[in-house]
Amino acid sequence: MTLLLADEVRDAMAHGRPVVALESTIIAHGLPRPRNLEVARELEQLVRDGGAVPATVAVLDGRVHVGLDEAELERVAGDEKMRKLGHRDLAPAIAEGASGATTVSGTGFLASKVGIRVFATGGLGGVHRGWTQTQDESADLRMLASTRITVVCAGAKSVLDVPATLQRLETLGVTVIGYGTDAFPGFYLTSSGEPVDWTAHDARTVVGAMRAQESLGGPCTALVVANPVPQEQQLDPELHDRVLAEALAACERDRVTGQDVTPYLLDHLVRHTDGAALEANVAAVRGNARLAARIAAVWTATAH
Ligand code: PSU
Ligand code: MN
Repeated sequence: MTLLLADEVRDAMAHGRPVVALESTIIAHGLPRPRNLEVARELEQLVRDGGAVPATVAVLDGRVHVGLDEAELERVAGDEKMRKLGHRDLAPAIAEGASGATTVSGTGFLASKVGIRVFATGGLGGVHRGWTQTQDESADLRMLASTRITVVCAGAKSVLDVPATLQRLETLGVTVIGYGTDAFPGFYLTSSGEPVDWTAHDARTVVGAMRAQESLGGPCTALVVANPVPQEQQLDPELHDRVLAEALAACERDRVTGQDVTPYLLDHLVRHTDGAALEANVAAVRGNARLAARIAAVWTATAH
């Protein structure tokens, strides 16, 4: 297997400087072209502005990349044939020389493998509505249950069954901390209406929990930092609920299953809200990239 660590990322890691992993599925399958490339670049810049080195993860021609150059980022954003790679897809993709964007499960696994401790995304995958019939539960949850990484996200995607997702996170032993909130964020919405048990008000407290996880030992579980989209930038909740109901119905009608469900629902929301869902999604990821950089900076500054 070829694992290509970008020079800049390797350098930062070697010198104990902050690094933030970014996923690529949100770029290739979660946001419409050509805006997706703009957002990919912007997220990397936000991480840099926060004093950390961005490491966007993807698989290109069967080679694992941790940290992409401009041409590689353009390829991930522009190539319509990019596959969607969860953790379980990495092995066949490598074997076949395939190219694909990595999901939270694929990215978290690879980032942690090279020693990156902080990862920013939009919304986590989780338990889908109708899960009692479909058994559709994102592989993101399994990665979170078995990887020592801190994932900064705006909660779980609101297209999911959020209470069931929170319940699974509890069962799997994944620590969830609300950032400046005692409500679990609702991805496009500031709040999902569900409570969280723990709240942190600064990056230092988050890093304190990361250090405590390390000293406690035990199963390698993740730390989810649930960072809400600011209220002024959230999607109008009424519009959200209405369009989401249509999206779920359309998904069932079109018999969309497996990997295609999440991109289908996100795309439906963007197209039927006049782009307002896109703006809320981008606002959420921006905030997560900024916060992840702060956490990574405190993490390295307090290492000894
Ligand atoms: N966050 C976003 N947009 C996305 C995703 C997250 O703002 O598109 C992606 C992540 O890569 C996540 C995936 O891992 O959606 C979940 O897909 P699934 O439900 O098929 O596991
Ligand atoms: Mn799924």
